[in-house]
Amino acid sequence: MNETEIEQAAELLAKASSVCVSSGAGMSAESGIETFRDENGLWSKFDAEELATPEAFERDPVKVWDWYRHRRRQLATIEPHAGHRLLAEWEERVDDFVVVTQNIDGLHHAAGSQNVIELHGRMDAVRCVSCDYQLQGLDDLGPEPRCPKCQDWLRPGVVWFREMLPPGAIEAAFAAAQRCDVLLLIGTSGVVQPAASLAEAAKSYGAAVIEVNPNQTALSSLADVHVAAGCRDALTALDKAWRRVGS
Ligand code: BV8
Ligand code: ZN
Repeated sequence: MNETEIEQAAELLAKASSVCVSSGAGMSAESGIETFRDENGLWSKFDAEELATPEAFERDPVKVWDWYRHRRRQLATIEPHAGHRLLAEWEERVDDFVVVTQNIDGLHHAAGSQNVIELHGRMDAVRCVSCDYQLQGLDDLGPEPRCPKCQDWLRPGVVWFREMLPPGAIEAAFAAAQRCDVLLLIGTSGVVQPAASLAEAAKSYGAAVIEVNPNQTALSSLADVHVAAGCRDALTALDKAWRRVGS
């Protein structure tokens, strides 16, 4: 990890009174959840179009539920890591600190973050396709989860491709991106829209963009500082440098 980048990023954070974090699957990778587009990622074993779409669920709900049951079981065994916990701490250090996440694992909340905007829903949420029945939790609902109120199918409370995001979520996310002094991109390949447009929006409103990612991404050209490292090490180093700069 390059000390200069860490120092530059810490200087930007120390001066900021408003920070917007945009996190993706790379943030959860170090808690043991596979990413989507890395070589051993989730999509490499499954085709997104095949499983994370309303059409796939319509066509073969049992197959889609098999995939989510596997991921929900995994979710029941993992914890937030030091990087998640630092983001929760930083909420106290900056007047206006918001985490916008594409992740559906709830790890930011579990680490103590309060201001979290979950763009793609939550995997531990389940709802009926027909009525208002909802269920929270990671119990194994079996191969064909049915609504106890109306017997129709239950589905994961996540946003599939070509589905609208939760009402108000993307507006709140763009508002945070447009008012922030620093946009901190962590572990996202910048492929999925509309989340991927947050960095551009922040930049166009004058924010500095810091990217934390071991690899280059579709958003790297927007980054003022690129910390080429895993998020846990990068955020830990950033926290130390920020305390030094800020003291
Ligand atoms: C929408 C929930 C309006 C499900 C997910 C053509 C036709 C129709 C639509 C579109 C189209 N073209 C574009 C679209 C829009 C579409 C889209 O973006 N498609 C993409 C594929 C091009 N978006 C949508 O459909 C969205 N809805 O636009 O509604 C609409 C309505 C009707 C018609 C049109 C539009 C809904 C998108 C939500 C999809 N749901 N997840 C589930 O997960 O089961 S997306 C899924 O991808 C996850 O949420 C994931 O978070 C997300 C994005 O991926 P990343 O988080 O970036 O993860 P990735 O693996 O890609 O990258 C990981 C990164 O981490 C890498 O860069 C890696 O280097 C880095 N990394 C690895 N290790 C570490 C690390 N970084 C730091 N530390 C480490 N240790
Ligand atoms: Zn129902």
